[in-house]
Amino acid sequence: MSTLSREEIQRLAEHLENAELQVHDVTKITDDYPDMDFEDAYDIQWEIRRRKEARGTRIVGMKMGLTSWAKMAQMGVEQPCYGFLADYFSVADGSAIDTSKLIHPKVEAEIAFVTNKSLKGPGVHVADVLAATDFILPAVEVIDSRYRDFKFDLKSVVADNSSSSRFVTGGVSSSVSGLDLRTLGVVMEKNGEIVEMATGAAVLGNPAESVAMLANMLGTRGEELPAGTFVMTGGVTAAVAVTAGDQILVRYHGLGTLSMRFV
Ligand code: 0L1
Ligand code: MG
Repeated sequence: MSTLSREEIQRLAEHLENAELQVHDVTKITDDYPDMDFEDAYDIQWEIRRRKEARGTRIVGMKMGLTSWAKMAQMGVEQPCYGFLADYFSVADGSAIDTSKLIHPKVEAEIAFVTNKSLKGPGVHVADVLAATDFILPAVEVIDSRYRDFKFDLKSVVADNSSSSRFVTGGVSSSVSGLDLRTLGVVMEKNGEIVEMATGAAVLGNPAESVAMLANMLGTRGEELPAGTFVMTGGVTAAVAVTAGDQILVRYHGLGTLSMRFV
């Protein structure tokens, strides 16, 4: 049950989207709206999506966030969330990412899925996801919360499109058949030093569980994951802060590497 009026949803969506587009931080919106609920928060996120689509921006995928204990513990929240990916968030493997367009970026190593059948909750489970997976591939998300000093709560994060900002895909794509997603090892290096490592099981026990959870969360709004959707399943590790001059390289067991530099 939502608590905010249509006008408040529109005003908060404009406020948060302006922070993203004009590259400035804001205080968490629950300071001013302590009674807002998760339906309000997702209404704001969907209004930001509508604003972008009305300007001709294409939505090119979805992301799940806060799906690993490492991330939840790092940010002090205990529940995953989702967000959308806009066309201009996509950055080519090996490229330079301009930090002047970002507030305080952090990188997360993730496993991404591309579906070939639609998934609609409730009741979607891991086997449904595997049966609907065309291929998986390495991805790195660059998150950039619009909240000052990353001081937020989950409702504020959801309204802010779950901190979505940029993403890089590449490496080697693979069918899920014969692959143990739980033991898929990931090693992240920053400036040549290993800073994080984990396996796929860090994400809800199995990254396919994250896609199932997304389909089920979307189902509560009557939405589905259409066939052909690119889905990032959430960081397997805690997020690593980056600034201009940093280089990131992520190695995925059997799936190649991804790299980027920040300028
Ligand atoms: O991708 C994510 O894990 C979303 C994180 C949202 C909170 C944050 O900015 O760390
Ligand atoms: Mg992420």
